[in-house]
Amino acid sequence: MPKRFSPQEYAQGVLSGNRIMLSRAITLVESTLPSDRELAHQVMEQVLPHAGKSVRIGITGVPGVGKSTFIEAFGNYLLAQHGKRLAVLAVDPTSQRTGGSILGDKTRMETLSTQPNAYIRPSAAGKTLGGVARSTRESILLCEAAGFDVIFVETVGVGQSETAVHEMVDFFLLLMLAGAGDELQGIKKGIMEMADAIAITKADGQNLHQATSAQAEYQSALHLFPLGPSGWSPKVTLCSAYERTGLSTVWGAIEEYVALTRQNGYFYRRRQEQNLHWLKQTIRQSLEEMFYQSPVVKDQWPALSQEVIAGRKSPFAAASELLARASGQGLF
Ligand SMILES: Nc1nc2c(ncn2[C@@H]2O[C@H](COP(=O)(O)OP(=O)(O)OP(=O)(O)O)[C@@H](O)[C@H]2O)c(=O)[nH]1
Ligand SMILES: [Mg+2]
Repeated sequence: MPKRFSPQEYAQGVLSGNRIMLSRAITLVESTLPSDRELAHQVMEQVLPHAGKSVRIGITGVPGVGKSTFIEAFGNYLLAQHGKRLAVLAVDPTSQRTGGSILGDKTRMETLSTQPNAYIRPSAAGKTLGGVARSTRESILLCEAAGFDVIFVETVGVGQSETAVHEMVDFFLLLMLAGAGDELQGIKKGIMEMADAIAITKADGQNLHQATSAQAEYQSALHLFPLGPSGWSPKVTLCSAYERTGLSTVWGAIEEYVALTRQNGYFYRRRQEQNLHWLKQTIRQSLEEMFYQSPVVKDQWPALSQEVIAGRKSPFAAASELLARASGQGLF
């Protein structure tokens, strides 16, 4: 087990911008050990007043769309042209299979990973989406407290991880390839609906023509969605990480979004709603864990679930029976 520090040591380390202490604090919030959770809560309590001052950007897209290459180019652009301090986090629950992670391939972020004003942290491995989402959300706050003012949260374009990331960022950027077909890209309508901007990647060389027509198509597709409560109409832009084009347009859209939503109050309202979401989400998860961990449920689950599977007992009756027994044991 890695060395543990006092809550003050973690908090002071993070607040002074010490990267090693930031990494240690993130390792701490990733831990599921009860004693670590308690320590993490104390650390979070101390850093929370210093968090929140960043723009949180979710970045998604199917494997191979060019996320890593884009983050490398866009990140370097933000450091060089806008003097930003950038943290890159990831939500990739699939990485538990390989033990790797989507940010594991630092080869595509070679120059960014050596920049003093950039901090890259791979997704926690070996955990459930719920676990990874919780620790990433806490990591965002830690990075903000450490002085990073732009936070990227990368995720892959499959499964539930998009929804989780959407609930922890201010702006959601969807990367898409021209001409790959929506099915091929695994992009569901729901994901397009979440996007505040779509950037069509690899708009260079022979792809450029196709990318330009895809831009028009996606823009008119997005117009079919009703305007959301943010008052923002999503933009579709072109970019090439190779040629470093379109990066200022993407940043321009993000700045415009932030200005609009700060002005109309949506920016803060959304963050408040997200806080409430994570509160409820955490309670739901904890209740479920407590339920399944309780001796009475562990004891009766095998037989009762078999009854339900075989159709001899209704799932609803079985659920209330088990809930009643568990609460009878003082679980709730
Ligand atoms: N032509 C062109 N190719 C690009 C561009 N950006 C990335 N690529 C290529 O596309 C391939 C995939 O890029 P990655 O950045 O690894 O894509 P990714 O979305 O991170 O992929 P996963 O990590 O597997 O999810 C690589 O071979 C890149 O060299 C670009 O701007 N133009
Ligand atoms: Mg990648």
